[in-house]
Amino acid sequence: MLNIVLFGPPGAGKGTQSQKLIAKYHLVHLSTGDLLRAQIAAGTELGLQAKKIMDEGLLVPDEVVIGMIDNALQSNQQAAGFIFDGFPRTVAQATSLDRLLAGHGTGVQAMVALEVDEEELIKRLLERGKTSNRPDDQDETKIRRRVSVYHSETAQVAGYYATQAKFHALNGIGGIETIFGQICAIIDAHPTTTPATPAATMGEARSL
Ligand code: B4P
Repeated sequence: MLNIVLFGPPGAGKGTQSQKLIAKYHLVHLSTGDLLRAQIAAGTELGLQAKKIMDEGLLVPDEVVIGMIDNALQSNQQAAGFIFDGFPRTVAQATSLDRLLAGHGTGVQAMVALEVDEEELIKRLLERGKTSNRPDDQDETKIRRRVSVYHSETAQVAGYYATQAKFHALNGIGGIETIFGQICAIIDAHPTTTPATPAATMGEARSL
């Protein structure tokens, strides 16, 4: 299996690069942001609670997102691997991901961090906010809070993967194709794992 964590601040290009990676490597895309927005769109109790938190630019509680990832792993046991996009965002989420993947006989091969400075992030997200209908993309104060939460709560996840020699940093400013090629070079340098159980079979690329 091939399991990649795509990491970086809001607006760094995680979602953009994920779409290209699932097409090339036939992986299942697990974006906790997308999973949460699906709950909001469905009007569930979880979605109602998450919306208030996301609109403020804060992190949804660990147990909520870990539960969603657990369910998604259970439902995709035949997958060739996963792109984790926007997850883990805390060290507690990172340790839970290792535990959950170990339960499926696999683990994370590499974490790729896209580095982009704050002014470029603000510019990209305000631009996306013109068409995304995402309240968290339309208010500069909230975008700056998301970047600040990234530095205070999420950036330390990089250290977690660095201690496992899985951390790779890339400049996230530049052409989308150029950055994609650099991510692929990192992924291709990592051997995939064969899970003990269940048997790995090639799954169709799809988003949840
Ligand atoms: P996410 O949905 O993860 O959203 P995001 O951080 O904004 O990143 P995204 O992937 O969408 O943007 P991208 O960089 O691709 O999170 C939203 C909220 O959900 C969080 O604030 C939090 O409340 C909650 N949440 C999600 N996961 C959670 C978790 N694990 N724990 C707790 N809470 C969680 O793209 C941005 C823009 O840049 C795009 O418009 C794109 O076109 C552009 N772009 C990309 N690459 C570019 C490049 N190379 N050059 C120029 N522009 C580029």
